[in-house]
Amino acid sequence: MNFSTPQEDYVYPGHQACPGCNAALAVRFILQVLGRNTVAVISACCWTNIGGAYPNTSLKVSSLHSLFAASAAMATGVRLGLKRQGKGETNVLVIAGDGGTFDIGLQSLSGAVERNEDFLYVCYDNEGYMNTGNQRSSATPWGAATTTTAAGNLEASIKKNILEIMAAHRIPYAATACAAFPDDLKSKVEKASRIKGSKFLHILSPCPVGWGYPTEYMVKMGRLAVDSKVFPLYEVYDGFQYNITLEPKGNPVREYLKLQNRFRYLNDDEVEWIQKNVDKEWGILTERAKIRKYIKDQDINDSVEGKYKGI
Ligand SMILES: Cc1ncc(C[n+]2csc(CCOP(=O)(O)OP(=O)(O)O)c2C)c(N)n1
Ligand code: SF4
Repeated sequence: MNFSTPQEDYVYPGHQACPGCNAALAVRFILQVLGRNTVAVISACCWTNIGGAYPNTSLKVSSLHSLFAASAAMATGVRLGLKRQGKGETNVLVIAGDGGTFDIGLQSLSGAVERNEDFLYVCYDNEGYMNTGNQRSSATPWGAATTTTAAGNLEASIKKNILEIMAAHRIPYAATACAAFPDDLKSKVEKASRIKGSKFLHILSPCPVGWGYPTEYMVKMGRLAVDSKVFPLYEVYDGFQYNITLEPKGNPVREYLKLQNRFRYLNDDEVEWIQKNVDKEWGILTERAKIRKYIKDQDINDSVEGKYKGI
């Protein structure tokens, strides 16, 4: 992929993220694309600390801190306020963790995207409630030890598929991304910025603190997640047109798991079970990606007139 954006940063250095934080890097890349004309609504999460409060904020764009459950509702209000002021071109960006998205913010998010509110909702997913000490969320993968799922005391639940939930709302654009693949991430933000209505980005954000790996593996961890098919990179238009944006190398899942302390106690059978699940999910995704061809062949085009600004 050949993609370049202006390199101006809208996140000041010296912010309060831990060293090696992928969530900090992801938002930095996103704002490089969106630019200064952006209002960020920040859910209670690690980014509350990273962004900080005025006058010590690390952000060069306007920002509001939101209640845990209310980010999408607040973004709706911000969009309406901007419209009233004739500032329709300003980007409205939500920054929220997986706890604030998959769990406690889900109802306001569902309501807002069902109304097709015009904002970009970014969920940076570090697979736990990290800001409050690494408790399990519904984004935590099966087998991961957290402070509420001790090693050897596994919960039966598998990770909630938030992208499928968003796609089921038939929103114009939903995609996965990871800061370890900056061009892919930036091109998706750029696409989203040209689409009117609700856009959702699910960004895997490996966290050295909660996952237990050395900070120098920051990028490697994201690359392994994608290349082992644990976290495929793809996009979904209108809820059903799937497009895989990067072909994974197909590394064994074991390579990804073994670098993380949270999976240290898994036995061979459990690792094999995770591998089978990853293969199954990948198979389902690749089948879904074929629907695009079906839609083209059947000449089905149900895009709502005026929904897009220009793709
Ligand atoms: C209603 C409510 N419950 C609990 C909290 C405490 N709290 C603040 S941040 C946070 C964790 C957020 O987790 P997540 O959304 O995954 O973001 P992360 O911290 O991982 O970046 C919690 C539980 C809160 N602010 N409001
Ligand atoms: S706890 Fe994890 S997600 Fe939170 S700031 Fe530190 S590295 Fe980033």
